Amino acid sequence: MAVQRRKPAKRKRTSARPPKRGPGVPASRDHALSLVREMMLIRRFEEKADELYSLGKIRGFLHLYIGEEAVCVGAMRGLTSDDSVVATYREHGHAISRGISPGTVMAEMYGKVNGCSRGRGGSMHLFDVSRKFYGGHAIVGAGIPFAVGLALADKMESKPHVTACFFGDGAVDEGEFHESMNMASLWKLPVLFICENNLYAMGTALDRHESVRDIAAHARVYGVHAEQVDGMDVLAVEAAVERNAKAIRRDGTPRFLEILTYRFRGHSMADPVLYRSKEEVSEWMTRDPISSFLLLLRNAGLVGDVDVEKLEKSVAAEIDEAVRFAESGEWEAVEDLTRDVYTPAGARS
Ligand SMILES: Cc1ncc(C[n+]2csc(CCOP(=O)(O)OP(=O)(O)O)c2C)c(N)n1
Repeated sequence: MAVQRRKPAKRKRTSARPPKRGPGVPASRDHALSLVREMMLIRRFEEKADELYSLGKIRGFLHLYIGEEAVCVGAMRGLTSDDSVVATYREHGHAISRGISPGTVMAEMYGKVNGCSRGRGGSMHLFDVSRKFYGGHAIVGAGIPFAVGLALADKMESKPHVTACFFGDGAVDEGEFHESMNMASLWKLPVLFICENNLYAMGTALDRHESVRDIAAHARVYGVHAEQVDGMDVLAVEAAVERNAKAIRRDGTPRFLEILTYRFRGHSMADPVLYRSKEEVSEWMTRDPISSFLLLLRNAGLVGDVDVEKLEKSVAAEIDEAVRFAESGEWEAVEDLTRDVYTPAGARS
């Protein structure tokens, strides 16, 4: 039987076009280089993960963040190490930006015990409590009430911390999102909600899953201050997160950022990407967060060819080391497999 394929939707969407870059300037050359290096590291990490997945070294699900790197890299710079971070299943970049080594993340994806979740979580469940990195959540929207709980704990203990919660545009349709926004606003909880609006929830375009396409409006309904940010511009993201995190510490009220971004690859490795046009993808790729930031830095005379070459070499070496670390990791011992598995008393025979 012939499989009917739907043509990519041609209807106009409110924010389908990439935003134009703003007039941002990095604080210093070192700062600029560290931002660009981290974005390159995450990009190369995921390109390597793609390759290793095809070789069967990584199994299960794999959701790449390629194209969205400016969001996690900019956002983490606007937070402190005392703040908590909650992410989704597209979180390799968030974990690395939070300081979890690429090797530990790669080992987790291999399912090895030297991974950050001892190999039990895989790509979608990266955790590191010592870095206050709480997920890695496979269920859409699941991290949002969890983040509200972390913020409630900080408030009850009078700690001046912020919980940053990342989620996609698809999560805004979930009941958990609305219940969490309502409660965070009512109880004045220190949460920074960060919606990574990449225009698609799996293969479903925003205008097919949202009755109100202005995502920031969903937050304002609950009395939460909301802003829209260009997610292809790492400096814009950094500035917005820093400013809003400061405001949360000052006022003790939640805030919301809708970050306009785009994933260049499919939803997951199994996605043939039949729901959007090649022209749309190419147009967004002209705003690639790494090459457009490098161009800005070159034009400002802050980096040259030698710098870029050096960065590429050191990133490649770090990725090689990450793969070595994962390859050399141990599998969990068979006798440990039932450790942490809970059963009602007496249920075991
Ligand atoms: C509660 C729930 N419903 C459905 C799914 C299946 N699912 C996995 S990812 C996804 C799309 C989510 O899109 P979005 O929140 O926009 O995040 P993005 O993948 O774009 O980063 C869906 C529907 C799920 N994991 N959890």
